Amino acid sequence: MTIYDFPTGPYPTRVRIALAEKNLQSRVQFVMVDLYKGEHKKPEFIANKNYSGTLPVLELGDGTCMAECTAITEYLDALDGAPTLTGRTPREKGMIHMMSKRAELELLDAISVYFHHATPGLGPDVEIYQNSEWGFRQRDKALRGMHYFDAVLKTQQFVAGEAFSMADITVIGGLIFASIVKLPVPAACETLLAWYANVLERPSVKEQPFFRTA
Ligand code: GTS
Repeated sequence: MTIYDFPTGPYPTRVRIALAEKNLQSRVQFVMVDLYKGEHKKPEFIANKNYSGTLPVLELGDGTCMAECTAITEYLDALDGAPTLTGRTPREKGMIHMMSKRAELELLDAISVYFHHATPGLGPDVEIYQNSEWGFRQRDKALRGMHYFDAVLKTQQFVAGEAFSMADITVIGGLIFASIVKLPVPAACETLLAWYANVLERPSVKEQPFFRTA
């Protein structure tokens, strides 16, 4: 398998954490795509790898290209028939999917919009349209999202229940992006901060290029 990757990016890091949790790293080769050079927006990449022009993309041996971190994580988790990240029972699967989507909507994707619209983002050659008002609204949404996940984690050990899952990985992606854009988690979100300190101790997380270079 090949992964088109930007090693320190919050979204690619989600898939890297999933690979490490599943111990699948040796089955993957990484191909770096330089976001700051806009390589992910080149017509060949859009046509052949990912219509949405984002990373990561997983390419299978038969040439199938799969984008979207959740889809890639679900695929990797199902490979050995022993899912540990996306749930075993219908209830677990549903809750993990919902909480991961919520972590995208309310935190990670919101910070991404802030980065691309209200900061220099990937630079003027890549950021051809910016709407700073929209970006700042999304930043404020992400701050509300941090308070929401803080409240969730007061009632359960992990984001989607009592086990580490894809939903935790998505929130980790959100907090990575928050640190890139220098949006600190409010000190009042003590439970979220404690959960983050705890998940940062997992080898699958702390060995990621983002944490090694941060
Ligand atoms: N919904 C997609 C997913 O979940 O995979 C979003 C992927 C995404 O936005 N990836 C970022 C990207 O390609 C990579 S990174 O910011 O985490 O490094 N951004 C470039 C762009 O132009 O949007």
